[in-house]
Amino acid sequence: MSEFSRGQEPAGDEKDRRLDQVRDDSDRALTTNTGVRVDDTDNSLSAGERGPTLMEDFHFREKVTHFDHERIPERVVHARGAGAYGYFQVYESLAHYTRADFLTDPQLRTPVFVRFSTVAGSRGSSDTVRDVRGFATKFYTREGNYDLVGNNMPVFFIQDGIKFPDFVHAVKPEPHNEIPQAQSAHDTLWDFVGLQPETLHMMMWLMSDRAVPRSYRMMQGFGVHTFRLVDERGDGTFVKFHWTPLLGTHSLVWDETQKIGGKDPDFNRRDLWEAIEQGQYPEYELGVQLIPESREFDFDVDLLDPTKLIPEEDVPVTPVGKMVLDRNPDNFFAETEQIAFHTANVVPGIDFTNDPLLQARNFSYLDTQLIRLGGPNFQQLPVNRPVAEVSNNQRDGFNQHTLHRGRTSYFPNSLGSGCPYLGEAPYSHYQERVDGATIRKRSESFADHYSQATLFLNSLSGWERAHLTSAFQFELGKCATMAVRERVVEHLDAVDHTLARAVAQGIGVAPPATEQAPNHGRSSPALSQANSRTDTVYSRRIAVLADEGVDAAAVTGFREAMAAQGAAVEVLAPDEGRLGAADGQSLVVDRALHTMSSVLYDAVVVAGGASSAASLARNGLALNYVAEAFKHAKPVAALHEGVGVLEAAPLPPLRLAGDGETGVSDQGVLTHRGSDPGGFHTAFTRVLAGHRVWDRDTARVPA
Ligand code: HDE
Repeated sequence: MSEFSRGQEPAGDEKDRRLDQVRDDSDRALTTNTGVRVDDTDNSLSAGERGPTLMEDFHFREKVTHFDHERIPERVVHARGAGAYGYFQVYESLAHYTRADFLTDPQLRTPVFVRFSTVAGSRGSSDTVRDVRGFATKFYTREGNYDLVGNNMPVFFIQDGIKFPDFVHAVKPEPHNEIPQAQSAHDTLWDFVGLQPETLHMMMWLMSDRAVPRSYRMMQGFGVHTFRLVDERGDGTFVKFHWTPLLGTHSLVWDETQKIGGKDPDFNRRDLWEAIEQGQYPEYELGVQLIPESREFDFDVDLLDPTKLIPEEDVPVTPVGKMVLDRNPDNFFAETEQIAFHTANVVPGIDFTNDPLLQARNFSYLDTQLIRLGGPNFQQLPVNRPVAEVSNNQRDGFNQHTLHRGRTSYFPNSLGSGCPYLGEAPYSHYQERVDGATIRKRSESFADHYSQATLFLNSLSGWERAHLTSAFQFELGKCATMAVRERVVEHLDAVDHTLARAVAQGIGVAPPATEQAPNHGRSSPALSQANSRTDTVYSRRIAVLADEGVDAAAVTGFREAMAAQGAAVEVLAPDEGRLGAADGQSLVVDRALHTMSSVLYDAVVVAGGASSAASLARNGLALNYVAEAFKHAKPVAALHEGVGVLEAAPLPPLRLAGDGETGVSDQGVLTHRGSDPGGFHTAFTRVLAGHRVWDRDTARVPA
């Protein structure tokens, strides 16, 4: 895995240069849309000071009419999202497998735009809900736009696209009362799940920590379907695409996500934006699982079935390139909202397979853009425009921006010198032999809905499994209909008897008595987040709690040690301003305690200084920061007298390091009462890089 591209300038690529032609800084005098200067935009034109508004007030009419038409339909799914520009660069040529230009030239940086999203919630919903996350990438390649429209989970809920409207209707707010917003915990979804067991594997992923990512910068992405790479000779290789974040794959915990939903509904969006503004660019490695066509039938699942994955232990993921997101959009609506992805946007060298979900998507995405973006010319919107030249005989339609010249708009023609002509190196479809009678029938090879759900469960660590079990209990516990709960438990029993019993116990359903089928015992360690990268604190956020009389020097030393590794320390105190420090110096307060919350940080540290600690130990807000961070398994630490605040907080008994010592307690709580700050910084870095301390007695800590 490569290292972070730290501190470099944004690429300023071909896409950026083209966008520059349409950027507008509005640094001129106010005009109407026709360019006429305006001297008053506060008062409408009226017949006398107290008289009616006049129709001839074109400025008023234009301003209000435009406002009346400001909204477009939100995406029917994935409505809430956040995006960024960047670039992709392949490590070594993949010419052996594909003729795609952007995958064969290691010198080339291909501009990209990535949009991350939640699926079920509306545009204004909160970021940290339990949901799948979209991970859609548009590569502006020299051979045309290529869209890899993936998710942060490697499988999907259904096998055939004709079920998509049913699934989405079930998961979206219920139609009679539009409740609940952006939640899967309601009867209609689980009713569908119980009746449609092909959803089960994906439901396991949805109940896992994958559904509550800490950051868009810390989640994987998957193309889900099996695609096809095609080389110069026209030979194909099956491929599955994986994005792996350089920061590791990390999640929030459930209680935390719910609180963030209120404290900062824009948590993931803000995180992405701020990281890029601060030059801490999100980075992802592209990996491929390559499967020769000769091995198509070597697996116990069908490669065309999108509810199945190919374990990395069977087909390794080969890292082939890196994507860096280094530029925020200028305008959310113009870019993030108007970007139009489409699975059928492919370039020479990349092709589809007969996965029935992919086939349906190849219809749906273009169709949806026509209504969402108001007509067939949406590819001319700045964010969608390819950097490759566009030339064809498609004409007119709403919002045509191009001035097509000449008298011909047909092919073939002689009056226009035969242009546009059929050029060299065109896209050529993979020549797959298809031979079959028309039929509405699911292939038998798609029939097993349970084995991989079990595989996923078996692959989880203890804490992941515990989170998954309580997620099922929470979600089913929100279903009012007992029969809905029971049906799901029955299916879970076919996944794993112990899981089904544990879930049943929590929701008042009779636990299944006898095992339907024994657990096959197979696992795939790569599926567990416990095996993700835990060796960096880059871009983590640490809250240091302090008050008057703080030991400022120690806080400054800590801040510098963390900054050297790319982690940010913020000092929080009851009030903003400056704190008088114990040594006569002062310390700037970054945030007031009451405007933030422990759930918005990766770790909480209590500063030293006798009077600071004494005051914080009497401050309910500060005690809550400590207790909540402990509850959410975050690194918690105290310097010198700050240890008193840990002792005053409602934590279970801890065996803290003794007086004059520095160390990590049995439950991963750090205290520094020694004389070697360097030792403390090292120990703290190690715990923070681990993301959370899962082996903790959190049950008795109030939430
Ligand atoms: Fe989508 N999906 N989808 N989807 N999807 C849309 O397109 C659809 C599926 C995904 O940030 C829509 O422009 C069908 C799988 C992402 O703009 C729509 C089926 C995967 C995004 C649509 C699927 C995805 C969308 C809504 C089943 C992961 C957001 C607005 C056949 C591999 C893209 C839009 C963005 C968006 C249809 C299944 C990912 C309606 C019919 C599987 C990341 O066209």
